[in-house]
Amino acid sequence: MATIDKLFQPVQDKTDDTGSKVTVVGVGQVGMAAVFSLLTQGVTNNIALVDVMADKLKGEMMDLQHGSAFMRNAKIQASTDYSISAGSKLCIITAGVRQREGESRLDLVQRNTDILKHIIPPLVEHSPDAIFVIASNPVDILTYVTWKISGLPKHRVIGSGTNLDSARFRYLLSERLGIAPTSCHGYIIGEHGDSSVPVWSGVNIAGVRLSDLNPKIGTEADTENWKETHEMVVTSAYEVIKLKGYTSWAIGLSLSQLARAILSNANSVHAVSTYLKGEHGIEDEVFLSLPCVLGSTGVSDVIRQPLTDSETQQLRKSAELMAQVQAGIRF
Ligand code: 6V0
Repeated sequence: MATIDKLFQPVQDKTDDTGSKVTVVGVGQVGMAAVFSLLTQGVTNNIALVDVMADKLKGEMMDLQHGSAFMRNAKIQASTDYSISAGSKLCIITAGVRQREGESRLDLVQRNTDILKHIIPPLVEHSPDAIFVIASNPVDILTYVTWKISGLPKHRVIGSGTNLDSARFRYLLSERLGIAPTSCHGYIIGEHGDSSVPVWSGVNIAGVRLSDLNPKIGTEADTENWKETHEMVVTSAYEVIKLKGYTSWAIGLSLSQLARAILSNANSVHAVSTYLKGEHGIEDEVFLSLPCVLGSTGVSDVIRQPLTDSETQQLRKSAELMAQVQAGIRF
């Protein structure tokens, strides 16, 4: 009798289902930072990795597997074949070509659309009930592209959007105010990136709105130059890319937070890219970020955030820009 048969008295077959399987497509800097956050923060212990680079994929899988005893006995699988993703609750897309130094996110659009055409259909086939979270840039447009290619209902296709921009904003506010980022409340909405919109009218500490203390906050007329805080949010990604070649940790943590909200059915509020036709007077089928309630079915509600006229105009301008770019995409 083999050792294994001497050790075990079989009762029934095991199942692989942990109820929280997450597939991450793209094992580059962003994908691996997301996976590491998901595993070490205990968001899931069941990960499937997919990429086109077989050696890199296997290397990343093995390296993580060697750490699995430190991570709730995590199960980590990887393959270039999408059947490995079967039964996922959540699919996170980080595959694609990244911005080069000085390149705008919108320049990336067609290159990454072509990549998504190969990725989305097999994912949907193997996990027809999954929620999709897109991080690849330009994220708002690629969320729209994913929605179009997948044929999924709009609430199940979510872009990581300005969850990261809002976190950068809260960090920079915290530095200026000398308090914790978690105690600085504020949202950046609209496009992830260059035309993002800081909602100064809602920025508050313990319910005290900074716009009540400084009615000109965030405007050109503000002598304290708070708008610089938002400008730093916009430029900081470019700065990190210039300094280290890519951004990874903050977007990885941002994706992990969104995954936790979805997998634990938290109904927590996050600025993510969602279908916005009809909101704030937007007439086009575009995906941009607004604060959304996230749970196990994806986006359940969009928060009706009161915006100033100028904030609404900026949001609509982003929407028009998105629609123009989308019109040029070849599917
Ligand atoms: P990377 O390190 O080059 O990794 C990309 C990975 O995608 C590589 O491992 C590729 O092999 C893989 N890949 C390429 N084509 C395919 C394909 N057809 N199928 C499967 N895998 C494929 O890039 P990095 O991880 O730095 O960035 C990934 C994407 O995230 C880029 O589009 C970035 O611009 C974007 N980011 C988005 C952020 C956000 O806030 N949404 C933040 C940072 C980066």
